[in-house]
Parts: sequence; C-alpha cells; structure tokens
Amino acid sequence: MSKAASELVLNADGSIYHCNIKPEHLADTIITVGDPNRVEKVSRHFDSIEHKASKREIITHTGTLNGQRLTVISTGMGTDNIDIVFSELDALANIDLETGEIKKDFRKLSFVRFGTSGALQADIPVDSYVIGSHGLGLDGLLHYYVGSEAVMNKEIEDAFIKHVDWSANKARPYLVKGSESILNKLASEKTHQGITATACGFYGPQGRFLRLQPNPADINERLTSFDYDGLKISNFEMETSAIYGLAAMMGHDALSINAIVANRILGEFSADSYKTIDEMIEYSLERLTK
Ligand code: R1P
Ligand code: URA
Repeated sequence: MSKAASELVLNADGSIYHCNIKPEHLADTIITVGDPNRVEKVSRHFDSIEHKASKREIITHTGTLNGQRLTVISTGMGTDNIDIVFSELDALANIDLETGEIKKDFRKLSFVRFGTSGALQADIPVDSYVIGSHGLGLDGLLHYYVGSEAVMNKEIEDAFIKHVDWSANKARPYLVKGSESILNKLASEKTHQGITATACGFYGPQGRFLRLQPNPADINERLTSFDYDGLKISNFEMETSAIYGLAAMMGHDALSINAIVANRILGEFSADSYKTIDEMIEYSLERLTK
C-alpha cells in the first residue's frame, strides 16, 4: 500500500523529512548519539567521510572505518526524537520512497547508541561504561504501536511494577532485550552490564529535586533495589528503551553503551565527562570495526 504525502514526508530533493538524507546515504551500521556535537567526535575517527547532512538537532555523517561503512547520527534528547529518527531510518532502508511501497527484500540495520547516563548502583563508578543488556521503558512510547507486546518481557515488567509500586497514572513500564551479538563485541572487563532504565525527562522522572518534588520522591531507591534473579537496573538515561523496542519491532539489531557521567547513589558527577565520552567512543569503534 502506498503512503500519503502527509505520512511518509519527503523534502523537495527527495530526502526524508527530519533526517534530511536519502537511502544511499545510510550505512547498515548506525551509531546514534544524543548530542549533535558528538557526531563529529565519532566521525573524526573515520578513515573517510562520504556524506554530511543536518537539520534541527539531527546531524548525520556517513563514512568508512577499517573497511566498514558507518553512519553516525544525532537523535537529540528523549524517546520522542527516537520515534522520528528510527521511523525515518527504517523507511530509508525498507520503503521505496518514490512509490511508498514496502520493499520486498528486508534490509536489516544494526544500531549502536553511544550515550551518557547516570548510574543507579553504588559500585558503577563515574567515568565507567555500561552496556544495557535490556532497556526498561518508563516513557510509554512503545504502547503507541500495535503488536509491541511481542518484544516486551511481561514477567520481568510485572515483577518491576510490583517491586516499585508503579503508579497506575503512568504508562506501563516495558522491558526489551538488547542485541546479544553487538553486546558480545562490546563487552569486556572494562564494561558493566545491567538494565538501562529510560526516563521521559532528566529531572522529576529521574528523581532529581530542584524546586519541584519528584513523584515518588524515592524513585531511584526503588529502582536500585530491584533484582530479578540477579538482573539489576544499572543506569538511567532517556533513549535506550525506545531504541531497543522500535528496532526489535522493525527487525533490526540495537544496543546501547553509555558513559557514566553521574552516580545517583553517591551523588557524584564526572570531573571530565567529555574525556570519558571520547575514550568510550574510541573503545567502542575499535571493538565494532576490528
Ligand atoms: C541528558 O543529559 C541527555 O544525555 C543522555 C540522556 O539520555 C539524554 O539524552 O544521553 P546523550 O548524552 O546521548 O544525549
Ligand atoms: N543522562 C541522563 O539522562 N541522566 C543522567 O543522570 C546523566 C546523563
């Protein structure tokens, strides 16, 4: 079935609406970062860059490293932006933009998020790296898609909802597994692993109390103490659950590695978070392309 012009939105040059790139500009392996300034910090390691584009907070560089074609793209902050970027990148790969028809041959993509995050366990220090074996969505995005229950894990979600006494006024939390094959490439003695919790904000939704009190006030303690057969919540950020959920529903692989810039239990923030992020980028690129 073809798509209305208001549904599959293209720019005048045929590029897709927000990401502002055409199918030929997209590599099969895509690194997503939140911060638009981080795109150049990734692509400066490439051996060559073939294409650059930008629109709003979405900057894209495509090039080659160690013989592997890579796209790095900034999503900005939050799962609302992940909905835009992942829908458009999947459309570039799997919809014929001229006819609006879904292509017969599925093109599988691999997404790796290089992010920043706050640790929710005392033994995950600032300046370390955390791989999300699972994404825990406290944001609600996946419930807007038919069939999303198929990629969720109801048993662990139910245990979490009971443990934290999750309010019925908020969207049901959802849990999606990350890609094991990408995890195997990135994991080492340098990385921690656990459930990456994705919040719909940085302050109240992550238990930060400036002038407005978060509800519940002890959300972080409730998350930290959750333990499902040894599987614990390691960290808080704002994109991973939607990345894992949409990628899984679309048939793609996805994994997040996050530089820990804050430890919420110890109340610490990294003294040089940009150095830590740069080191994590080098570490991850090396392991992804070797
Ligand atoms: C908040 O400071 C932002 O930083 C984290 C959060 O997920 C949120 O997007 O990730 P990035 O550094 O990748 O943006
Ligand atoms: N990003 C987040 O979303 N939370 C933190 O605590 C740090 C980075």
